[in-house]
Amino acid sequence: MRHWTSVLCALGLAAALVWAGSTPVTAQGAGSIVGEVKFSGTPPAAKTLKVDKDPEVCGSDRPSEELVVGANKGIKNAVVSLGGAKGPAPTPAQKPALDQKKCHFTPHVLVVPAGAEVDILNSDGILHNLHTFSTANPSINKAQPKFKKVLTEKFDKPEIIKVQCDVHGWMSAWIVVGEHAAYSVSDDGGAFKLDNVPPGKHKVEVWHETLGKVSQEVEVKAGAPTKVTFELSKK
Ligand SMILES: [Cu+2]
Repeated sequence: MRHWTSVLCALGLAAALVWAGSTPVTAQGAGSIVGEVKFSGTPPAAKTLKVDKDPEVCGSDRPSEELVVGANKGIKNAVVSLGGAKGPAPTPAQKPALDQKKCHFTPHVLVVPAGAEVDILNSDGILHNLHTFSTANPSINKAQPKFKKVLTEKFDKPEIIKVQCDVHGWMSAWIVVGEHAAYSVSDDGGAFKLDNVPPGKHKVEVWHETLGKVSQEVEVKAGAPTKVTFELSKK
């Protein structure tokens, strides 16, 4: 329970950053963790998703996002989180949204705080279907007709949930329901940043949808960024 108040306080600030995307504010004495998630070895060629329905809206075949590796072997869409961080995750200033555009979920990986509302948008004007595969939260299997522009859902329990559309078999995404605020999703180059991390030792965890999980202990110094690289490979 050491420095628990300051831990919570710092996490609260990090939360404001992550969820609201507000101007960075550095908590007194807090550090940060910056780094990259990289593919170890030779990355496989990207799979192609067959688009075989509603071509006038959905377009043509496209690369799968289940494993996106950049030129420097950076892995996109890995979820980096601070193990042991505690919530509750704050209510986001802006409601998280998962859009369906050209029969494609955007973003591919969405982190939302437990208990917050999430808008599932249908920008396409055709029938989609929201199908979630969860265990801690109730599963959802709902048609989203063309006139239903928004479905609002809530996920109360922390969990990593696969999302599909049963109308368009190639459409998939992930909703990561976070129990606290300290999450970062890696960008196109595999880079991530966790802000306002209390000084001390932390277990930093990485999850990727096809490569699984890795973790590393990281010692964070007050007022400074700590660099760390994670490597993931095919099992
Ligand atoms: Cu669909």
